[in-house]
Amino acid sequence: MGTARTHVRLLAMLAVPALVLVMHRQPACAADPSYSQVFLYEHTSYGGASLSFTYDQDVADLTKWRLPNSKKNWNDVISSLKVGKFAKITLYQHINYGGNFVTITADGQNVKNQPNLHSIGWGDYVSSFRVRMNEYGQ
Ligand SMILES: [Ca+2]
Repeated sequence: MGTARTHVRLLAMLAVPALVLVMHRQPACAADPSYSQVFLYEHTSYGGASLSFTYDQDVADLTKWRLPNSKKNWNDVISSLKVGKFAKITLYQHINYGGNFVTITADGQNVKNQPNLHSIGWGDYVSSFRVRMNEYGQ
């Protein structure tokens, strides 16, 4: 009897932080990022799983970021993104900011939408990135 109750309590303790983590990492696909946010998506046209970051957040190695409910990781997966109006993101080909890179920035007025990174040669390619404030946010 006591064991069952302990079990339930343990499950509740585990479930709450997991839920917070999932919610934080998965903004609604239809939503737009705030002025400081960047949303990254698994598939083109903002489909699949998503990640949310803000100014001065870096990810040096996307192989360490797991996709939800999957053994796959985020390395060479990102296929679309949205950049908040005062934000920019620099994408890198390799982990630890190596190889080719490209910066995608908003114009200070609107969210910058990139529904298909494949169209600019960057789909399923990104292995690390840095998010910064753009020139309009200073
Ligand atoms: Ca890569």
